[in-house]
Amino acid sequence: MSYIPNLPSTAEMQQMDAAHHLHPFTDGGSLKDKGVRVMTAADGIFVTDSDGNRLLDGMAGLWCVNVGYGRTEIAEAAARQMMQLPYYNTFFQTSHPPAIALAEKLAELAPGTLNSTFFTGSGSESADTIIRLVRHYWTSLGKPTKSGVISRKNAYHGSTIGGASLGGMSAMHEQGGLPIPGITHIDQPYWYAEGGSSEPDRFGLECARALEQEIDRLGEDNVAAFMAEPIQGAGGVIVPPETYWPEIVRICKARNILLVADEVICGFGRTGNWFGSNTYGFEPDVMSIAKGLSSGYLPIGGVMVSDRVAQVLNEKGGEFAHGYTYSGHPASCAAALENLRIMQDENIVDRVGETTAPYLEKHWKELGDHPLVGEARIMGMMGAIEMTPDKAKRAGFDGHEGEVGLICREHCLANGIILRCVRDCMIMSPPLVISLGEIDQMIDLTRKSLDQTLEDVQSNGWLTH
Ligand code: PXG
Repeated sequence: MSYIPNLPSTAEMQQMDAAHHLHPFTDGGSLKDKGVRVMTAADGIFVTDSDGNRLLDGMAGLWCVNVGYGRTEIAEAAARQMMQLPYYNTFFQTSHPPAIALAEKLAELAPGTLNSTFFTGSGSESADTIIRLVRHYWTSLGKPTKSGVISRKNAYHGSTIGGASLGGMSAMHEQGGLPIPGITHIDQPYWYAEGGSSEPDRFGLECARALEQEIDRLGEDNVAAFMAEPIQGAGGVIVPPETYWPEIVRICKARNILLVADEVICGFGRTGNWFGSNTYGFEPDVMSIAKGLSSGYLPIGGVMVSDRVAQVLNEKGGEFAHGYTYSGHPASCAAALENLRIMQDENIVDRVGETTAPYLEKHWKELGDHPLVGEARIMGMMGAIEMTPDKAKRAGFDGHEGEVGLICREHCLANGIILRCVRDCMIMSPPLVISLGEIDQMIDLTRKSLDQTLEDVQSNGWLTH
């Protein structure tokens, strides 16, 4: 069913799109040749395109539609708010009921003493806010030199200049002379690709200790914060070894730098707990949120801070000269509140942690036995499959890096499932409401796509044995 009256044909829409629409993270030239896939409707964990294909959305949109599609309660909550008060700002000593209620709800849900939220419109805006906020924090404490932010290679924190600088994506840095000064990157805890013959736990410790070395290199008095995703998402669902986070937490405390968790993907149930930091048992000083906060129904993000940070900002910081027109947008806050009500009333996070994630984990890990798969890793409802021509060596497809991922992604789409590829790694992050039967379906479609990819890889002669 289409909600758009007199919908043009797919070919017409593709033509219009190619003529006038510049897309994010897309090679415009090749897209013009191929034509976009036009999504027109969605329900539960399925999306429908303009040709009537129904696809299992193994990516929850872009890691965000946690409660699934078609939740009319969220649409109604936003509509009610738009009729009551469609817009007002939260600057200059004003506020409104949805922003007040959402800030309070977030304080209830977030770990430890993270009780205060600065609202933004997206994860990228949150990243920019964090750079300014942590610097403002240390300046307020009389330590203006503590301004450096340490992040990680292959991290993703957004596409604004601040977000892309904090992120560690070299392809993004190459476009436009990033990162901006004051941001440096340490190695990521990516055991599969970079751990060599080291045991995962040892490798995890080594990666964490790179933070200590970087603090020493820069000088503790010049470092404001370390920022990281509990599990890297866009980088390829990189689940760190168990030893990693405890050591990071120890170093941040010992060296007096703020620990910033980017929970844009990991937050709101993705890892089987409300936040990724709950899963790894630590309390960040600052936390970035977006995506699952509203399940993507309307744009909204935020930066949450601990009581210690809030107290400094409130009592010593004076005016924080920072804010967005849409900080705490009323309709977005109303949608987020309704989304969180659904998650709580329907025990979605508990169900993920206790039932669906363990079930998915068991079957996802079984894909590790597939001849094309070097590792099938998963935490909660996010996972990755590394494809390799040589399991024992965890080798790459020499000379064809990234091609196998694209082949597999196309097979997935043809089979009716959306998975993303990062290099030659397939990644998934389905809506948290996925049922056990739908998990079976997802695993079957993934296995079938891997079989077909293996056939292609074999006929191309890309296997090393
Ligand atoms: N932090 C993290 C951890 C993210 O995953 C952002 C910040 C930025 O959020 P906004 O709302 O500004 O997009 C993200 C976004 C991908 C992909 O290819 C992932 C994201 C965005 C676009 C593509 O997996 N994550």
